[in-house]
Amino acid sequence: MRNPFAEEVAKGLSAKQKYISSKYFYDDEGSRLFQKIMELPEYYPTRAEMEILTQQPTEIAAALRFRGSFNIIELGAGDGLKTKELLRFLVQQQADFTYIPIDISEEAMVHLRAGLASALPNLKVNPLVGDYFEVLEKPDIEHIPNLFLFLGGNIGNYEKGETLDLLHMLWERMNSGDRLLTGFDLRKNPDLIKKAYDDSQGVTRAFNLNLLHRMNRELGAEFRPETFDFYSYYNPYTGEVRSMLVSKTAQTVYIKELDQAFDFQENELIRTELSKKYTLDEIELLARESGFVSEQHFLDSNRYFTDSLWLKP
Ligand code: AVJ
Repeated sequence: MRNPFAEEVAKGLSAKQKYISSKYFYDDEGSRLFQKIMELPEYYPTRAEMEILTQQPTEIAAALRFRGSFNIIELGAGDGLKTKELLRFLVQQQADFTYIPIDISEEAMVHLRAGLASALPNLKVNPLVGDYFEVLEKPDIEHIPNLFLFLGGNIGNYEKGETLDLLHMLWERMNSGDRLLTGFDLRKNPDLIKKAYDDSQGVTRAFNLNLLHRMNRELGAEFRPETFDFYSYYNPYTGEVRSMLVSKTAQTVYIKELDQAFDFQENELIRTELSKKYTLDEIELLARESGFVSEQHFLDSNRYFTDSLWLKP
């Protein structure tokens, strides 16, 4: 079979409403652009979550109510920069735990391990490389309490049904008494949200257009990125930011890897990303719908973002 990216592109560009999943944003160039997004004045979520994890580790640690040893299992750990603040606090408290970061990028895990070895030499770290659910399939997760971390607001990228599927898969892999701390971006002034996803420097635009460059690089596609626009909008009634690419002209684009040509009408869309904003009530409803008990929300001082703690009963 072809590579999964090629498969998904074939499917997404043949659909009645064209789409490419936002998970394909993150090749090397896309990851670099996302780093730039996180530094933008308009992009508030990273700073908001950083504030939560640096200012409220005492409260978060107390809420875990784990006695004895436990694991902290982080899904999509990446550079682990935000998590480091919580880990630092727990090490200082002499909590007995092992940090198990999971990420699809081996390079990220090598970096994270090295960074933690120098910053927190007493921390026990056991990084795992792979898809979270495949990695969690393996039974070597001990039967001591586990705190699962799903930070950064990545949950916002899933459609409702996919969100429930993901939470269900996690629930199945958790033991009774385990906890899950998830980052949710909250609803707030609509204009603030809109600007965070359509910044004045055009970094988010480049982040979206990188999908076309990536298809050119990896699939031998012949996209001319200058013939596409980036468009995004926030719907404050649903809490959804939706981003897309717009073909400026009628055109046909050949993709060598698929040996297939795709037609675009003038102004035809390619859906790229959903970034859902939540209310606290919606988060609590989502917990109930997926079999968890919502225990506590940890919000930043602006009330922009929450890391919400759920228990598997
Ligand atoms: C990494 C998924 C949390 O949805 O806010 C940033 C990605 N997209 N700007 C988000 C993103 C456009 C980001 N997440």
